[in-house]
Amino acid sequence: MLNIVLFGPPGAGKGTQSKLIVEKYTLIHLSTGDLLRSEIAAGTALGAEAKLLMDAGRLVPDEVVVGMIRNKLNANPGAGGFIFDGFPRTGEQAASLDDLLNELNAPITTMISMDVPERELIDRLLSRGKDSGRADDQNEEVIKDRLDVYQKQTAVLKNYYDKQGKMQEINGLGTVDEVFTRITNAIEKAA
Ligand code: B4P
Repeated sequence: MLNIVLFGPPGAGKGTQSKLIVEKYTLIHLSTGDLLRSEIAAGTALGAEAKLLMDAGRLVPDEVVVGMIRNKLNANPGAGGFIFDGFPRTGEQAASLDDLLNELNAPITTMISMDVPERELIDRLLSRGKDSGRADDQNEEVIKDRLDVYQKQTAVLKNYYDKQGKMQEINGLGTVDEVFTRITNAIEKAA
């Protein structure tokens, strides 16, 4: 099984690259951001709680996102592998993911961390905000808060995967195709 964590700050290109990776390697794409936005669109209680946090640039509670991932793993027993996009984002989430995948005897193959300078991240998200209408991409202060949350709660996961010998860092600047080539090289090194 090929299990990839695609990692990086908001706006690094995780969602963009995940779409290309699932096509090439026939994986199942699990984006906690997309799953949460589906809950909001469906008008569920979970979605209503998540929207308040997401619009403010804060993280949704670990047990909520871990529960969503657990459901998706259980719903796809014959999968050839998964790409985890925007998950894990905290140490607790990373440990839970390892536990869930150990139960399936299918550990993480590699974690690919996309490195992009902060000004470029802000510009990309503001530009997406104009087209998509996503509330969390409209306001530079909220974007800066999300980047701050990433630095304080999420970036530490690079050490977590580095200690397991699974972390690979790539340059996330350049065209979508250039970045995709770097990612496929990293996947093939690890697979
Ligand atoms: P996400 O949906 O994960 O969104 P994101 O981090 O902003 O990045 P995304 O992956 O969508 O964007 P991409 O970089 O592809 O999270 C949203 C919120 O949900 C979080 O803030 C949090 O509140 C909540 N949440 C999600 N997961 C959670 C978890 N595990 N725990 C707790 N809370 C959670 O692309 C950005 C833009 O850059 C796009 O417009 C794209 O077109 C552009 N772009 C991509 N590649 C480019 C390139 N090479 N050059 C130029 N532009 C590029």
